[in-house]
Amino acid sequence: MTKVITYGTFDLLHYGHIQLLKRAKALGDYLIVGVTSDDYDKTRGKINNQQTLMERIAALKQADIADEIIVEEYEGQKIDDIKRYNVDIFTIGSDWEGKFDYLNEYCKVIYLPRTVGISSSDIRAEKHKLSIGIIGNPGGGPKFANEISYVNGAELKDCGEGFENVDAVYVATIPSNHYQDIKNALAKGKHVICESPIATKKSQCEELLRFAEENDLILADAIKTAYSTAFSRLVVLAKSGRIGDIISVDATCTSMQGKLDEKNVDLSGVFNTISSWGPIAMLPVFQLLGTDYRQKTIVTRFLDRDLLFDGFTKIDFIYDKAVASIKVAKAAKSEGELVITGTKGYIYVPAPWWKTDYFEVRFEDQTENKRFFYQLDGEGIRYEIVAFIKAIERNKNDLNISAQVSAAISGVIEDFYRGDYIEIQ
Ligand code: C2G
Repeated sequence: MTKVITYGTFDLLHYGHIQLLKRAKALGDYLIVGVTSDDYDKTRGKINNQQTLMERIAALKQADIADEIIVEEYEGQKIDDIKRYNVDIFTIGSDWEGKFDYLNEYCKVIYLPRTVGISSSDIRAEKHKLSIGIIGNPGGGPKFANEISYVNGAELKDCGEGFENVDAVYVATIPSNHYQDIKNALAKGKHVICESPIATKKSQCEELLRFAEENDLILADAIKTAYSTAFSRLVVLAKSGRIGDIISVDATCTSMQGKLDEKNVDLSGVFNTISSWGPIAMLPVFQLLGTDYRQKTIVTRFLDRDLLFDGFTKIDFIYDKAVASIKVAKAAKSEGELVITGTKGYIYVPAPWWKTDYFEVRFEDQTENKRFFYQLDGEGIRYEIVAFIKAIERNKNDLNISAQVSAAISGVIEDFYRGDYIEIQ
């Protein structure tokens, strides 16, 4: 019996795929099809799959060409599979010509002609592309614009006077303008993705999220860290009890602002430390411990008091069964790490934890330690955009940051601006 194996994503299974599969099957008696897992596709830069692994497998089963379907989860797996299943022939489309010659050592390699004129990318592109406009800029703007180009279903467009040219708006104006800017965009029926905080008052944040929901619009809090695979995995791992009860979350984020020259003064009020680093540092605290803290203390050291530009801020949160602290600075430097303390062990994320692809779970007995690595491209921004588009398509706000977390973040910023801090010189 001649065993043949082939691999692919097979997103939106089409004529080209079917032809390839039929030709592959004709090469032998038994065809194994390896379907890429969602995580594996992410590591090889395929972030736009429309269908989940299960949907892609279901479509292949229906096509009824494969004798066996397996999942491809890691680089190099092809070698393992060929050995494990005693494969005689590895085959793949001619777009991969030469790329799999290294498999000749294990079996025969055949490149089959690729069907011209059809591809999953074309099918995806035929769907209406979500046009996103950008308002404001500092910091986030250029990065975000660049990341849109990696997302198949989205395109960057000029907003036009009244957002008439776009379906959605990315808001990167100064935080004190967010409320009004988001309100305007939502009122015009546009979906919004806004750099955190959504507003500098809790009630305003809640009002905007409610308005969006009532009007079938998506309002996304843009904290890219929430979309990093490593970060989301560590959150669920910690919640699953792996390190026991979580009793402390400690997050530090620092970057050097430099002098408050004219350019920076422009950004006053503003991209001070609490409103730029604050939301990111609060994310693991609120996601792991909830937003129901008993009390908190904000300690701040101003770089420019008149501008309310904090150069260093530390916040301690006390919960019923846990504590948390965030330390953020633009005029002080520290180790940008995240540590989650549990009753059985702890999770350590090295600097810069907010764009991490790596973390460790550590125990007293070091032999129990585990390391985790997950690919991160574009600092998480492109995954954030993909999630935003999917939420719009499904008309369901199932984004990684809940309304409670967004509101709690806005609430802390509000308290800061109300003067609810202890100042150190
Ligand atoms: N294909 C084809 N004609 C098309 C489109 C795709 O013959 N018009 C073939 C591809 O050459 C490939 C298979 O269909 O052999 C699956 O294509 P994709 O879903 O795009 O998967 P791909 O990224 O090529 O998978 O481990 C994964 C594989 O290495 C590659």
